[in-house]
Amino acid sequence: MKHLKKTMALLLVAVLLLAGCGSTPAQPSEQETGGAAAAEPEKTYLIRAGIGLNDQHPQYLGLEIMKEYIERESNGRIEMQLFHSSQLGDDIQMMEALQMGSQEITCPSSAPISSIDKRNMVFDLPFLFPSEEVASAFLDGAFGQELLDGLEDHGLVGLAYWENGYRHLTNSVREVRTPEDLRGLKIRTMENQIHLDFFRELGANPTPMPFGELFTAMQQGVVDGQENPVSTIYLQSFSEVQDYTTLTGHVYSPFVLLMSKVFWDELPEDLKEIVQEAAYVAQEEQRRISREYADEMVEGLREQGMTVTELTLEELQAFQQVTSSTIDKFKGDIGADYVDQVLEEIQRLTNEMM
Ligand code: TK8
Repeated sequence: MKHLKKTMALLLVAVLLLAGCGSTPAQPSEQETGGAAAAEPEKTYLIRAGIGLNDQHPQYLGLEIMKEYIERESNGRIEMQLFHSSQLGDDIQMMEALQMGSQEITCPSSAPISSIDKRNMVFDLPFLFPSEEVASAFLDGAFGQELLDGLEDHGLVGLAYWENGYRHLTNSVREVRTPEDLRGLKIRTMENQIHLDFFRELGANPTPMPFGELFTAMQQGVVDGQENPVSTIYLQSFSEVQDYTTLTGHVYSPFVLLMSKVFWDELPEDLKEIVQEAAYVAQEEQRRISREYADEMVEGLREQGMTVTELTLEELQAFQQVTSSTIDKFKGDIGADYVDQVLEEIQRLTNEMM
């Protein structure tokens, strides 16, 4: 645990040093400007970026990279302050703060965004993406961009998709290998109809809850389990309150990097470009680190004493079987034609990458 966290910290320093090598052009000296009167001080801007995860997570590293890039490229005209571990509120509260203009950046999973635009629920359909590469190609293509653009009507600017990752199940009661093993377990889910339905179908007892309340709820036995990517399970120290992880990979969750439209509209064009570039620079690094350390984090969970269960193909198919009805059940809610187009696009990308 300490080893991996130290690695992540060193990685952050390395990434920031590398990113900083394109040094800011020196300001002209007094002589060079012939002593011209100091120009009117330029307007400066403050970005308050809040997330629910802690400062060990690749998502926070992504914000650190953005901060370094934006403050350097804007010559200090933008300052970025970072807040982690739900210091500014939970995902839905921080999205509302962006809509009101009292916060500038947040980066929730796509699931709670379905309360703003239902089409985002498509990402919660179980076993939708066959790989992270197909997921990234879909998200970074026309379909992903259209969903980001659709948020502007709701006071949010979608800057980019970062990676939360494939979600896996943890619990404190028993090893889970089959849907029957889930029967009766109280499972925390994100605040999203499909996740609730998915775990009801599996025979569990699902409870929607903001991420910031989850650790205490597990500690106090309010819930028996939850589901999140390995990076979150490991870096949020869930092994202190959970004994079993089952690598179900039942949903691939993107993070959606959001900016307040109120703030975005105030930015001059050159600073808009810098913010957008920073989102993409951080995206690549954040995804890379999230994937590169996944296996090491699984081993880290075992070192922390967790039983980590890898399912056989048959066992995985039992979970897929139970949830196959979820797509038909929610197609109407999301938009049947839209879901069909999404499934076709994912199939096309999958064939392309084979
Ligand atoms: C953190 C959440 C988290 C998500 C969840 O703010 O709620 O379980 O996976 O990453 O967005």
